[in-house]
Amino acid sequence: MADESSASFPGPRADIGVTGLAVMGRNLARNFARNGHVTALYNRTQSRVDELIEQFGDEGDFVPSTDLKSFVASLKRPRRIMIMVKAGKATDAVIDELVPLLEEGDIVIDGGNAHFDDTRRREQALKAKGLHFVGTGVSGGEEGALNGPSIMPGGSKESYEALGPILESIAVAVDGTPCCTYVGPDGAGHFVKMVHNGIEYADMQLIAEAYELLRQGLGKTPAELADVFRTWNEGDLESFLIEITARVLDKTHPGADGSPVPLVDLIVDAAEQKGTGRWTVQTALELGVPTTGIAEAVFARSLSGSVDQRKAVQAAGTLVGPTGGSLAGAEAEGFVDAVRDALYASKVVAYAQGFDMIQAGSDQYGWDVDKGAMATIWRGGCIIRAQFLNRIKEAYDKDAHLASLLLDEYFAAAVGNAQDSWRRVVATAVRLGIPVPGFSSALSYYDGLRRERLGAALVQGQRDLFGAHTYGRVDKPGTFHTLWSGDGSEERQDAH
Ligand code: NBP
Repeated sequence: MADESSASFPGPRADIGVTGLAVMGRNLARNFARNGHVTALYNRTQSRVDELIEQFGDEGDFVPSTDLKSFVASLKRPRRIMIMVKAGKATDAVIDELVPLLEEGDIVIDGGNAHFDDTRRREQALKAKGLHFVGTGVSGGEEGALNGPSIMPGGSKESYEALGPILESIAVAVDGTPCCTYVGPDGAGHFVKMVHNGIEYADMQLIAEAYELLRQGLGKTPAELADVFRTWNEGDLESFLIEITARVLDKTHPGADGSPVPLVDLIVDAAEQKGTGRWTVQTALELGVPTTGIAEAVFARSLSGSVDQRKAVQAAGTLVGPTGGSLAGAEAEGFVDAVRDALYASKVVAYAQGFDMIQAGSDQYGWDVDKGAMATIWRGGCIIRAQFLNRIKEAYDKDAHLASLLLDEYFAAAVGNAQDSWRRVVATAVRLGIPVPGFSSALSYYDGLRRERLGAALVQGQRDLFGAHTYGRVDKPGTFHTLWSGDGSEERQDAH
């Protein structure tokens, strides 16, 4: 093969390749190159490759290609190819083009926001061809991709040996530990990223409820509340989301008459969503895990986005009830601290539920996910990065099989100390007509877990009456049915 083109061909020398060079892929490619990895580049539209080389070519050692074949040929074996294209059909199209060009042992990495079911399917298909497929969560947006994301790779353990060190080198590090670790087989990485995004929804909803309570309940201005959140950011609640909340609340823009108006008052109050929160809730329903915090957050966004319905209700004026109103005197006293406590307790519940969901997914699919390790890699790079995650890591380090995060000594005490405030805040919100679906459902979940007996006994009785669905008894083993339309006697249904 000593023809002219191969004579000038530099040979396979790239450590990793990135295809899909829009905002995320471009920044990840730069991050790889900045960290000393020879980085191959390819994009369906050539101009993205050219622009990257033109603007950032001096940041590291890039190997640009104009076609997929030479891109693949420029990579050292086993080839490590990261796909950063639009999730869904585009990812399948790129995989279909790539696979015939690859050889046994090569590693295809999907860093897009894929659904974990798609990742499981793709992993199976590529494994049958002797290839590794790594679905990986990449958190932190474009900024994180460039300067250090949190990375959640799934796939085979073997692939992580070849890929892990490169990924760890570009991930952000907290206390010297990279925010990247092997998550588990096939779809585990994308599953954990999905739950991460779900928790992010819950956390944001809870912060928004705290804001509403203080704004409506105490009549505080956004600027005053920015100070409150800044103070909270110095304690247990210290996190990226609390930090940016203060920044948003501080921001003003000129209003209609040119005078400064808090930006939050100028923004349309209809929250949008891209879908990972919805995926989390759909999956939680299938797994039977009560992730009420995430579900309430997704539905609260849906309610806010039901603009026509909200307008119709307001125009009709027939749905009566309190609409806020300022607290005064003893009622106002200590309310800011109470809201902080309620926020903290509700947040612990939302995270506990998220980690339960990771456990349920891990059990269902045989992934053996290390929950403490997930808390560790979420401490930096990603949207939910927070001090609090150190506590979660410590809890799972102490007992990897905790039945609930709420049972950890630290969290049990923290939530226990917060509960009077939590109840006060929820009761006040209900009285003032301020919607707090996150706070109140978290409290109901907490109470539901604590109760020795639940109303579910009655539900079982109802199910047996209308559908002969049977019930168990507290006083003896077995499965029973009452002959509701017969003589009212009870029959044992299981074989004994
Ligand atoms: P986009 O999601 O906007 O995708 C654009 C890229 O996909 C371009 O490189 C485009 O090539 C390529 N592409 C498409 Br679209 N269809 C293709 C096809 N059939 N064949 C080959 N290439 C195709 O880019 P992004 O915002 O950088 O996100 C990339 C991935 O990372 C997505 O899955 C996203 O969900 C995920 N993600 C994004 C963020 C974020 O903050 N944006 C954060 C975390 C994860 P072209 O240039 O030829 O059109």
